[in-house]
Amino acid sequence: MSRRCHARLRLIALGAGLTMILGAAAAPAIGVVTQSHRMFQPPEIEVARGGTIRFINDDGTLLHHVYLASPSFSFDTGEQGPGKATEVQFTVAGTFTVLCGIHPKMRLAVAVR
Ligand SMILES: [Cu+2]
Repeated sequence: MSRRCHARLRLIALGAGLTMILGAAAAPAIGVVTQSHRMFQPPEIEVARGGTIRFINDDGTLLHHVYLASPSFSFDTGEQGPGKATEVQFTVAGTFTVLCGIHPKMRLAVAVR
């Protein structure tokens, strides 16, 4: 095999590697966040723009109330009873902090890409 051919193969391999890396880094369209022990789990999540996060209240008998109030994007699920799930579509790219209206220490960092 010639040296030039080798170099070309290397470039092709590099391209395939980059495609794999970029593909793996793509934000998912669906995320799942539970509310447990008065915390969001996981505490940070990434989702593709237009994607959905499913919030599940898995916290015994506690109510939660998920909301986000930012200049570019906001939502309010209202009170969410134990065992209930609700879905929110994130239509705007950016980084946001989702809060609980009942438990001020609950914070969820959301990166929408
Ligand atoms: Cu809460």
